[in-house]
Amino acid sequence: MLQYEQATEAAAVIRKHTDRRPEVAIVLGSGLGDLVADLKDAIAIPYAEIPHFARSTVVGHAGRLLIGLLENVPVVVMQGRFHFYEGYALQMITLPVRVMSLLGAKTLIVTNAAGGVNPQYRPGDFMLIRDHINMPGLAGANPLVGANEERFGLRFPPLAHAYDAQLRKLAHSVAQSYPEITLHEGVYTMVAGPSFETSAELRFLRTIGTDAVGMSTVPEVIVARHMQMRVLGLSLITNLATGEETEEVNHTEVLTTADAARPKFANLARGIVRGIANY
Ligand code: 6GU
Repeated sequence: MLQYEQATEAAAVIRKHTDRRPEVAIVLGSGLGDLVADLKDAIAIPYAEIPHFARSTVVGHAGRLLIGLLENVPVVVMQGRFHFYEGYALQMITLPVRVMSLLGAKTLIVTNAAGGVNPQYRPGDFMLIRDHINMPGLAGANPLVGANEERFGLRFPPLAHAYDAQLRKLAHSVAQSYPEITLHEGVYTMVAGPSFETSAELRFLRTIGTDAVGMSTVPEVIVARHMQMRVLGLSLITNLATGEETEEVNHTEVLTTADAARPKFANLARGIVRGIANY
């Protein structure tokens, strides 16, 4: 079945659950799922009940779609996302973004937990994504590979300005009202995972201009831009990843830091959504 038809069917099933038309789509990364507590009048649909959706298999990723109000703005939230390293095709990973766009979302806020490659970054800091490097994509793994669906977008969509400058400005202004939040801006590099990088790979990533490294986000952003959504990307730096660490990184450390940053993340996200509504 064509991805367009899959997305249309999924959207139709979701519309049976609610009349609300979301304006903003939010993808929650590892451990950041608690923003969900701030949603008002939310309905939750497990991915298992949405046709053509994959199931999330990672600890810390719940696997449901929520539609409700955040700061009085209708939002659709992915609590749990799909990763390339789980073995899904990139078209499968990005189907929910297609669906959220069809539901009416014009803006995508995509979040993740990432390693801090920039030596000035500290665990618990945030980084706005200004630009990305798509390591799997440069090697052939791009979600737009295959026949282009004209109803979604262009054959050759540009990505030079994928991360909306106005939204970044908004995020910085929100962060300024929270002294406990450190918000950097930098380049996110996607690696396929699931193994973490070697020290040599991290030094390589640093050399080519990476500030933060992670295993997600880029496929969703490409598909969102294909559909001309405005994109804001936000990384939580959960650990150092400069290539000079003596301790090995592990998934528990990532989740522990994400847990501690939850209130800060919720404040940032709420402020950003409030700002989007006032555009
Ligand atoms: Cl992909 N790599 C490293 N080194 N640390 C991370 C990460 C990746 N994602 C979260 N923390």
